[in-house]
Amino acid sequence: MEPSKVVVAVAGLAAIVWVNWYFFLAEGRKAAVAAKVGATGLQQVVIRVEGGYAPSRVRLRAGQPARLVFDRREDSSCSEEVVFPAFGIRRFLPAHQRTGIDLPATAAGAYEFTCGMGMLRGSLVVEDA
Ligand SMILES: [Cu+2]
Repeated sequence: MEPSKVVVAVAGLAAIVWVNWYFFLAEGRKAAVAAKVGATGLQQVVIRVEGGYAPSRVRLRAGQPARLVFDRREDSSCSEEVVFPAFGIRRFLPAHQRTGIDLPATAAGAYEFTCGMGMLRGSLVVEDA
């Protein structure tokens, strides 16, 4: 292999390791943010989309429907879709807009959501009240 290709391969590998390390560590450090329950009983939380999801961990109550409002502050193609595999939901998030996604009442457990490519990650921590 040419030296320049070795440099590219090593740099690529280092980048992959760093990205994984960063996301695992960041995920563990962030406490889950609880959704606010409105007068209608609907639990709602606003998630900022800008290079990631903030908060990336959202706490919901089991057995109650929820609305997640994605506030997308960028036009990076990475974040233009959000996917909830467990709910069979894949939605387009227009840039610089808020998009509400309604989730059905669900059982306690952890549910992941990601961007369309699976690069940006967040999780729902659903707990019994
Ligand atoms: Cu992406």
